[in-house]
Amino acid sequence: MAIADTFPRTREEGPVAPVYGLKPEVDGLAELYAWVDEIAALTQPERVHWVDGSRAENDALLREMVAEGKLIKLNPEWRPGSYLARSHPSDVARTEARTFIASEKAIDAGPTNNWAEPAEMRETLQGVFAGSMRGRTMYVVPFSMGPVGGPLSHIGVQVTDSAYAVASIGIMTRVGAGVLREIAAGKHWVKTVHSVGAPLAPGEQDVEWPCNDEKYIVHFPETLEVWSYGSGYGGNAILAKKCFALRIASVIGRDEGWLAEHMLLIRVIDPAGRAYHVAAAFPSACGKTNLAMLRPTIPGWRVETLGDDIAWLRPGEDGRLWAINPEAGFFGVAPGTGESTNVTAVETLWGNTIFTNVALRPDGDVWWEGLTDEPPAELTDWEGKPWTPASGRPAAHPNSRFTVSAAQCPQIAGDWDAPQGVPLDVILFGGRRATNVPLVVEATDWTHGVFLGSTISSERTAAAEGTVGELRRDPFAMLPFCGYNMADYFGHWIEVGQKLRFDRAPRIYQVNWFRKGSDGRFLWPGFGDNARVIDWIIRRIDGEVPAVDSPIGRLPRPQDLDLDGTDVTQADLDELFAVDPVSWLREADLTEEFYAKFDGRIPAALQTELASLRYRLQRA
Ligand code: GTP
Ligand code: SPV
Ligand code: MN
Repeated sequence: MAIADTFPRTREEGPVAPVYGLKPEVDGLAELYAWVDEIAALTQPERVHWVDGSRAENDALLREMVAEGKLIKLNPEWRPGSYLARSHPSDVARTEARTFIASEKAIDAGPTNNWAEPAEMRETLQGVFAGSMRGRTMYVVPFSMGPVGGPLSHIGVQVTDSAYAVASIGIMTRVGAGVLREIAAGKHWVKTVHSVGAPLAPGEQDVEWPCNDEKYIVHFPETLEVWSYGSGYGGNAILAKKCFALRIASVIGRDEGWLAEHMLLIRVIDPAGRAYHVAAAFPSACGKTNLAMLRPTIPGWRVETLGDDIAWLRPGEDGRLWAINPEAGFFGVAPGTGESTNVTAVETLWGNTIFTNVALRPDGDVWWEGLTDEPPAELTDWEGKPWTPASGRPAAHPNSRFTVSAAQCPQIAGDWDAPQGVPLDVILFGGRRATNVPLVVEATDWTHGVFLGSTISSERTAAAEGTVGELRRDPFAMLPFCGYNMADYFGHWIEVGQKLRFDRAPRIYQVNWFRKGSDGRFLWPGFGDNARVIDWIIRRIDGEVPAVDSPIGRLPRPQDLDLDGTDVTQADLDELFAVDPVSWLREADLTEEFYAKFDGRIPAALQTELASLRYRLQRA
């Protein structure tokens, strides 16, 4: 582990003594104190700990969790400052069926969300949260999404009875006194409440991963609140992430004229040193983290990472669309992350990382499928059971994850946390499609781009409960994350486009790294070679190459895609770009069916796009 050795180690282990942060003495926090008292009265924790975000506090929390058997400290020789958490086998991913939008009117949640009547839901929540923190510590975590005080940033407070969630939020967001000063100064803050739903009776022994079979992930868009009960995992527990930075922020963005998106954010630098900013929306476990950490295989190109999961986009006074990554860390999929696919991620994970549901090596390091080509001879799997390559089951859970600070990424942009963000040149929409969708398609204009975004479908992955591989509509990769009616969301995208200068708006493309040949193999090498697609896109936006019109959008001329050094054959290329009018007409029928769910609320401009698509396909 040469990389680890070049970085300072964490502090030596100290004694295990719980620390309880003091209630901060800042004027102007009366509303926060009152809210914390109210939640404490409801959930009845044994103690309240005000989290200050300090290193000492974090070290103490981690030591406590190790002492309680909730984290396994990894061997510092290999993985300094790093830990393994193993969740309950029933709590391994986001639970979309238990995720609710409790807007006053059902129509404001729309047909793609589970709606709950707010008063009724509040009553239900009062019931399940009553006494839910008994015997536990309630942590109060003030956090900022985006740099503290930044013009595009928003703040919130999470109360939680999960120390694992506190440690994760400490990596994923900016936590600390600066946020309290903003609250005290009167900045609006979002209230988020989290309980694993596992109160402890006096003297009762705690379990490794407390959670509850009954789960509620509830959003109140009118009052900008989140209540999450029963799960300790990922987006269900780190409420700043999907609950706040996407579902609640999408509502704030609708009202304020900006967009909260499930997008990675990168800066691509061409051989001449010109920089371009690219944001890309792909559904969960469809390649955002990998593209965010791209190492181009074409000489002279470089990529700097700005964000890997969420971007907030706001039209600037200059007519461009400006983007920030509101997060401060990566909560990335472990399986498939290896030296041959994403060496940047592997290097990022040298230490100071919390791993969840990966396998443990006998030497105290971690392993997951795809980290190395050869699996170790023996492991302890994610459920704590002995494992060998002959076991016939994955050693790491397919949705096992790493939580690590963005600053540790070796190719992070120097200005990744610049408060004003970066101006976007390109937006990509993509999904996991074995058939039909070409490697890359260019939208003819903004509205056509919005149409492409609205029609994205993708094969389901392990990132959420459901049947893996099943094709589903996932417009803008936001299906599980849009806090309001998606038809209105499409309309909002069109409106935001109208605020941009037409020659300065980002150009929109659809991509698909996952098309398969008739033999079932991926036709495109993916990963570092995805830079070849971006290279073409950039030459397009600079007006250097013409494109070929097709019924579904513009395609590259075969000679314009730089394939030097790949083993992509002409036959593969033909298959990668094949547009079959018959199956595309079927896609159009499915789009019509999908749009019909919205009872006439889909913007007319998108219905027009669908009609013209059919017109072009029928004549192809
Ligand atoms: P979330 O964190 O759930 O939002 O996922 P994500 O969109 O960041 O996906 P991620 O980059 O973690 O990739 C998920 C899986 O897709 C991993 O197993 C990757 O190895 C695989 N993957 C990513 N990029 C490519 C690619 O270009 N080609 C192929 N074939 N697989 C890819
Ligand atoms: C996703 O599912 O898109 C994730 C993981 O990024 S979680 O934070 O759990 O939603
Ligand atoms: Mn995601």
